[in-house]
Amino acid sequence: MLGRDRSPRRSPSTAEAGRARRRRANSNETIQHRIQSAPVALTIAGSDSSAGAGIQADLKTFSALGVYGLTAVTCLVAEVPRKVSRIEPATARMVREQIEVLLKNFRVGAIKTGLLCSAKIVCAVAQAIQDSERIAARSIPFVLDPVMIATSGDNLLESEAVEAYERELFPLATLITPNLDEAALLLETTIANRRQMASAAKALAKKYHASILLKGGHLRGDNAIDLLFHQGELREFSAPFVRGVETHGTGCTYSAAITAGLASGFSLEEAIKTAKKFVTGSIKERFRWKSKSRDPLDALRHSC
Ligand code: PXL
Repeated sequence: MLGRDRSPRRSPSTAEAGRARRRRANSNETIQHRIQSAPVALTIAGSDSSAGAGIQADLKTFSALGVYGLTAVTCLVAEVPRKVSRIEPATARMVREQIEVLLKNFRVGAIKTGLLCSAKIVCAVAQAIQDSERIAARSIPFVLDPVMIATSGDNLLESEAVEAYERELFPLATLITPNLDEAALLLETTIANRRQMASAAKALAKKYHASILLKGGHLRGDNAIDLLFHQGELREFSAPFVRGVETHGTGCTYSAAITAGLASGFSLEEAIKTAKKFVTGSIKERFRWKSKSRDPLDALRHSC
């Protein structure tokens, strides 16, 4: 038979017990504070079935950076990293309704847009963002990622939507984050080096009255260099270029990380600096699945 342990228990001193109680109360308070003050960000974007880009990438990024993510889905994309198979838009009405109910019920700290798919959806989002100031009674930082073409080269946006973007949505943005192809399309020019990047960033800022983060990743030097033109000044953000990784979803991840930073109260520059580190880490630490029938399949690891 197992005897009961009758060895005398040491009872903690009153002072020790008091300290333990205070520690418990403090940690409860910390948890309560964290629960009640968690920053909230909203992504308005498309669903990528392979989950490397779109709202899936945005949500993973928000979570990794300690931000609660909300979503308004604009379209469904059936795809894998190198191939878009089919795109179906949501109705403009449904997109607007998702945004409105969220803004009425959550304290949204920052908003980002990704793939908006059609001119009608671009206009509906512009209307909802304009209304957001009235609903929230404050202006909410808005990061606009002008998603037009997938890394695979597939077209993701109706051609009439570009005009709607320029007319309705760009003027509302705090920050626009084009890559070189998107910037070249918007300016009807070519951008092949750093000097041309600098003049393109300035030209876009002047044209759309917004801060511009022009992403130079596609230039393929030793470093991936991005240029921010903000409040009349040019600033460079650079990280070593990570070679040999399929980068599907990098743009979404980068703009989502910037949005998370803004929702957390960072300045624009701090948010970009942190986001650049996050996206570089996500590429470096990528998942990779080997395949007999095709090249390996990569996906960013949104948890660095
Ligand atoms: O990476 C651009 C992008 C953005 N959003 C969605 C996508 C893609 C690329 O395929 O599917 C939903």
